[in-house]
Amino acid sequence: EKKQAQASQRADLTFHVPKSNFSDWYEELMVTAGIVDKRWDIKGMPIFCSYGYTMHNEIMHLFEVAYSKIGVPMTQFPAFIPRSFLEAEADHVKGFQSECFWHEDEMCLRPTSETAMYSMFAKWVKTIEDLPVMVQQSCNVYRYETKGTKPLIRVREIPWNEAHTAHATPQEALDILGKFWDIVHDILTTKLSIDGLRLRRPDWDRFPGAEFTDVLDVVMPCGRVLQSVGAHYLGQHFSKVFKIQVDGEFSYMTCIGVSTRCLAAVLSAHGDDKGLIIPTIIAPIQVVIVPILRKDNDALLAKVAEMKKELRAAGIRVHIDDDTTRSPGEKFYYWEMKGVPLRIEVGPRDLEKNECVLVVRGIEGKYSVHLSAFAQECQDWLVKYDDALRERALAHLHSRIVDCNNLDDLPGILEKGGFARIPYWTMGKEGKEGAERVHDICGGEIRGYRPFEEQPAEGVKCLLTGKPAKFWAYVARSY
Ligand code: PR8
Repeated sequence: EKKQAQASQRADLTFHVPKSNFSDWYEELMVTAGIVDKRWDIKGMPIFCSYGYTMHNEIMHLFEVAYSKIGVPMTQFPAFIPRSFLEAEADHVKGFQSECFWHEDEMCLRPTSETAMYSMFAKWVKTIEDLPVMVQQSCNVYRYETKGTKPLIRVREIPWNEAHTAHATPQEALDILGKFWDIVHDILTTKLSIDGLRLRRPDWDRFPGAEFTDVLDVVMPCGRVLQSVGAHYLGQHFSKVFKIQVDGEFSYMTCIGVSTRCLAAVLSAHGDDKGLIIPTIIAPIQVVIVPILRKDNDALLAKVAEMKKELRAAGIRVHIDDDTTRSPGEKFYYWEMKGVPLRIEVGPRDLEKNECVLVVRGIEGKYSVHLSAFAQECQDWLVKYDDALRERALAHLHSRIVDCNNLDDLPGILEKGGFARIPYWTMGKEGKEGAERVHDICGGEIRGYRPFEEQPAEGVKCLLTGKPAKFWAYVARSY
């Protein structure tokens, strides 16, 4: 009976959905690897299990610390917003009306906190010295999503971080957005080894109440893109409505939000057929030591305890798997599935030679390492491992951007996945009709243009209308 119980426990841990079947791979890995537990009876609200939450929390923490350093401290606002606040800004309420969980007492669960925060900013700002106001909060927001929900990617209770700022001049507001984007790049690309395209959304697809919306669209392995960051220049839309002003001059405002989608993008980009691959900085366990147990293990266990201490002293998160009910082979599969960056195998014979074996997740080969050097080797390999992840992810992104000069080619390019770049006449509201035709032709959307890219030269024609093309528009299928 005990054996059977053990066997069924093991069956839970095996994972064999190839990543080429991305949707099934993602859904199953989320559960098998202990990121979420979906057995909760409300749509779009899975339990965020410790292994997953630890990583999400670490990502939020990176943003919290970076924002604090540029003068945006943390705060916490109530989750309920009076109906009158949410309805104050016309576009905002139109955008969020159907996405709110309304409570019968004329309030809703915040779908985002502009209206909550800005009603208070108005009370806080009296003189020019009160500006800028800059705050951030890590909290949950609630959106009544009706499209298919997916763990971390589209949930109805969204753990996220949002930062909001109000300034005396437009330039100051734009400067802070620039700093936010530097932080996004540092965290997502330098630290978490992924990248996407920063796109300025067309006017028909802006955040409700924004003057312009910049996003980071990340290409997922299935070829569809995921909006993983949303940063908005709000201009004076909200300050006029909520009366955030000094001497009759309304403030210039910005906001930025990052959610569990960052973790989704990171895990999706790096993982493989065997399971998760986790960047070092958020890995709950960075090194797992698997002692190859025999009959008499005292010396071996004493040695691995010493090794653990040494790694800990070097600031590395380390775990010893000395479970006697599972074979070394089973443990190797399990920790690979869990995405632990480095594995150290050490048996009695290795001990005799004063060596251990080092295996790097996602990189072929096994390395014999002398015990006197193994902590340093681990540190070095963790850096090389992150670099390898980044190189792979960036190569993937670049291979997924394709120029398209013929409408007939569009469906084929999007079928392969990623972005098709087309010349397009406008990003104003008048361009929406053409965007709908693009959608009919290829099932993709015009996701926007790159604000810092040189736009088409004179003479280049819009692929849809033949009018002069003002923009390189990026078309993709999305989540
Ligand atoms: C704002 N206001 O709200 P945004 N599940 C998971 N992640 C999501 C979901 C969802 N259902 N919906 C959106 N996100 C602004 C900025 C305060 C902060 C993620 O902007 O609507 C997306 O990555 O763009 C999105 O870009 C980000 O939250 C911010 O939301």
